[in-house]
Amino acid sequence: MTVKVTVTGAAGQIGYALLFRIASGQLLGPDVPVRLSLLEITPALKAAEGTAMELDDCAFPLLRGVDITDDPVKAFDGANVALLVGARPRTAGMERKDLLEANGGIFGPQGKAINDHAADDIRVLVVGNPANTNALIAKAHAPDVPADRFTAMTRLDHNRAISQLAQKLNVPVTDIKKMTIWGNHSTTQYPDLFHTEVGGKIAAELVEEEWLRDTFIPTVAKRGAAIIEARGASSAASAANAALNHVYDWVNGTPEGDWVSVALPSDGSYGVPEGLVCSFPAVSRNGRWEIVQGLEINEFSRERIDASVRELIEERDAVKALGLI
Ligand code: NAX
Repeated sequence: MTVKVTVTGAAGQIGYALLFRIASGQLLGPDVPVRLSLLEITPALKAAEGTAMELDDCAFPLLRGVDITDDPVKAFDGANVALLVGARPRTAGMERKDLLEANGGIFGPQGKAINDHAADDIRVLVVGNPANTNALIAKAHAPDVPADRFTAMTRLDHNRAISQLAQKLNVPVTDIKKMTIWGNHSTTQYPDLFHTEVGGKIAAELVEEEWLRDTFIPTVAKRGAAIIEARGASSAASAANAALNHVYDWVNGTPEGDWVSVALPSDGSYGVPEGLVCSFPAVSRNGRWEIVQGLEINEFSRERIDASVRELIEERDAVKALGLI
């Protein structure tokens, strides 16, 4: 069966890094045909058409067609996977309230269109920032879709954390298991090494506390800004790669003996208020994310998880006050 994948912000830089890899089979697997639905704002439709021409020119064996529209209802009609990448970026002089309001105007209607028109098995990944709260807004407008189908992306942070640790310990990334990013996809996120395993040993015991606290955590949390500084543009190929990893694992399952980081609506686990879209360690079983239970949280971790959760609560309260959820 052909899977319909809707990508918003398809003419943007993440879109350009993402679409060709989806069409080549890296989102769902090498045997799954896909139909792409590209949603853009009207002024960017022409650029999206250009990308669609290039997709045609690849003659991807799995690609069953590309549709382009500026109408969310058409874009999400029958969608099985929705990658919500397009968002309103913060521009100079913009207050947080304006930013949340502008994104509410995007993610509210998209959530409703998903609710009313997407396929029953719809899975949503929000990439556009502020990703956790945009996912919360979309979910609030889709009461008929199970809440756990709405996720936000912290997989890029997860991959960054694995890579930083692998370089520090001079081991291949494949030696590192059970990395966790907790909280918000923002600089308050907490990459946790107290459960991460490196060749069966706990990572936090293999590095100096000072490095963990003063180098590792800030490097991971501020990596997005470092990329902008170096490249003159925000992370695009690595963000697209993380989105592929997230959906692939969601659909196909996470490997035994490992987990990944996923922002999903809290069920109250680890004291995170129910409903907040928060990053947790998670495994995918039978096509559903399950939060890893029973991890012991030490005082160092608790403080940092709580700080990030407080920021999520503030964002939730702000969008509530604006009537966006
Ligand atoms: P671009 O500005 O290159 O592209 C965004 C695209 O979205 C534009 O083509 C724009 O026309 C489109 N768009 C805007 N409003 C839309 C709407 N209502 N419907 C459909 N399309 C719409 O940004 P890009 O670099 O691709 O980044 C996209 C988003 O990802 C940003 O919000 C960015 O902050 C976020 N990121 C999230 C990351 C994460 O880990 N969660 C990491 C990378 C990235 O920073």
